[in-house]
Amino acid sequence: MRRTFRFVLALAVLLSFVALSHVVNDRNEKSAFAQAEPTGKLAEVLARGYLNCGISAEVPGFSYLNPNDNTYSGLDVDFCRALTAAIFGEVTDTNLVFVSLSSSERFPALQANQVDVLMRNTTWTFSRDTDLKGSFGPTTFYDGQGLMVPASLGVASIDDLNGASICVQTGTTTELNITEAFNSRGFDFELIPFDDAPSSIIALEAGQCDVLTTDKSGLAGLRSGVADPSLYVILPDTLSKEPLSPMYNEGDDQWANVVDWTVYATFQAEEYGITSANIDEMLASEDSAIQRFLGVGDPFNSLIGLSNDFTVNIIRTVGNYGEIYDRNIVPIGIPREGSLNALWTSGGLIYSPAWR
Ligand SMILES: N[C@@H](CCC(=O)N[C@@H](CS)C(=O)NCC(=O)O)C(=O)O
Repeated sequence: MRRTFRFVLALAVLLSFVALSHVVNDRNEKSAFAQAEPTGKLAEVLARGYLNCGISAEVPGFSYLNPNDNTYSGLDVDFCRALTAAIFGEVTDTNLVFVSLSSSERFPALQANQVDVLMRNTTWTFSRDTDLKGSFGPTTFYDGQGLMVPASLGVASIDDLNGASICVQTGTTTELNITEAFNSRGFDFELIPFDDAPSSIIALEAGQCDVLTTDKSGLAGLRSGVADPSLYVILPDTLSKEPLSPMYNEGDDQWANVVDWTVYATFQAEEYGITSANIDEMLASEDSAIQRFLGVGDPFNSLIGLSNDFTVNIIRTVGNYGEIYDRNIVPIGIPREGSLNALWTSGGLIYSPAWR
């Protein structure tokens, strides 16, 4: 009798352990891939129904409004589109508003929430990250400051520029770097400040300054817009590090994740060889890593607060990073091969953390 009782008791204990471990397992599985609820900025953008994306609209290759057909193009514009597609599933006529901001306007506009994000050739710096209470996403273009001069000046490098007058844009890292570069050489110089890029290139063309200085990508973009680009030379000197990156206000981790992993999705897609052209084929891939990245099967990608197929929506809309680069940066004459903007597997710095 006592033996039977002990046996029944042992069986009951065992069964309740088995039952309990099932409950625990079930919970783990469910909570591991639960759809995160949109909160903060993401909830605000979804409720509003459109993204306010801060750009310049004056820099060919990065963000440019074509006055002839009123269309926007550029690498920064494509990242605005990628983010819109990640959030809303697609880009429509109404769910993305480009907000054009000058260099000096951009930070106050972000702080006042007039834009949800800056995709505006903005350099990630210590003081912007701390003093301005911004946060930066992954660098979308590794740049450096350069100098552009009329070819007729016959100048070979910065060392020939003692006494130069220099066109520069206010509210930029450019102003600070150029002053340091000339001071450290003990050179005389005169800075001629402008509030926007078109005025500064017009001033160079009009001979109001000997040199125009800004990010090398900006110089290439502005030169591509003049009537005869061969009249201007970008000197070989690189005066600074200008990691151009998305910027948003600090303190909203979910929004930071949404912006950051949108950019990483374009890097990861390139690494996996997924393009806007082969995305449907790739959705049928048997490779479990590609399936996870594309949100096939488990709702893994929805951990971020977006739909599980947000990566697919990005790739369908703008393609991978290589496609974005080829479409926007190659035409302004900046080759990718051998540069910091190559994929890490080709010796560059374009690298996504693990999609796992
Ligand atoms: N990357 C630098 C410079 C960015 C910048 O504002 N560059 C100018 C010259 S290319 C520009 O974008 N101008 C466009 C405009 O005024 O709308 C920064 O973050 O300060």
